[in-house]
Amino acid sequence: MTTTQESPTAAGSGASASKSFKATTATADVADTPPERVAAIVTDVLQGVHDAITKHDVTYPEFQAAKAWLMDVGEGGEWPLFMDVFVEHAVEEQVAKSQSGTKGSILGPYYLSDQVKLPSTCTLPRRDDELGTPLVLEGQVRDTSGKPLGGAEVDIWHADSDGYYSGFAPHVPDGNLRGVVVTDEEGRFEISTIQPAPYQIPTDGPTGQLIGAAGWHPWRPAHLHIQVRAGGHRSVTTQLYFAGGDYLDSDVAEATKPELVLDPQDDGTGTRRSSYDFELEPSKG
Ligand code: MBD
Ligand code: FE
Repeated sequence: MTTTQESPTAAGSGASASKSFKATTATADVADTPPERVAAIVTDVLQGVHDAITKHDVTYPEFQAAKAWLMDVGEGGEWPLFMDVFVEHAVEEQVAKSQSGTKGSILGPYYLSDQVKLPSTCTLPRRDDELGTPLVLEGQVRDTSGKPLGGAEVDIWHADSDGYYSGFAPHVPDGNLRGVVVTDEEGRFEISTIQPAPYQIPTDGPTGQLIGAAGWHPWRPAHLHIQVRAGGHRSVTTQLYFAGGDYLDSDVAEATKPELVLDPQDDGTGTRRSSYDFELEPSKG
């Protein structure tokens, strides 16, 4: 054995996700929720917990096991993972009710800001020996009236062909398969990368333990994360999936939408190509 690579652990990716969340999100300042609203929301959340206890005749050992598990989630840094897998989709769906243009989806725990800026036709940073079927995503960014948005940013990040994200798995170099692609004057982009694998929630951490204990499966379908930004427009955070891929109809994070499924075709050289256009609505105010 000559390998010196550290293997990815749930605790490692949990620590990275917690650190990145705290570094980029000033939660208390942003929410600014008045006391009556805090009380109303928290009362209903707790009522839901109390109702489940009554309905299922929950025992003391089960209550104490839940407490121990909650402590493990915190100690393992898995709150970002747990919240984004099991809760974020409901928030996203609620927000989407007032958003037109391209359908959104959840951000997830593995976004990193300030990645390398790339020209409209580009290849995402990758290892010399990066595995995976070549994939090209091309398209155009427009506003909701059809006007092309030149200079828009298509911020893209995705897992490798083993399902690991750079920044959250020690054997993947920083910045791998991440980039901020700037559209040309016609709003167009053409991004070369590789086909990501489905993502498995780490089975060696508390979130995976819960999933196992419930008899669920720990998989998300293969996906590209994309956030599109343009001055004067409401940003879209979304994900693109692949027709025929595993877990498309049983995403553990419930974040798929039919409008977000690509059907890439082999161009005859072994590269799979797909087209997707993004539409941003003007920002209010
Ligand atoms: C992911 O890759 C992801 O996109 C989400 C939403 C949750 C966990 C892992
Ligand atoms: Fe993801």
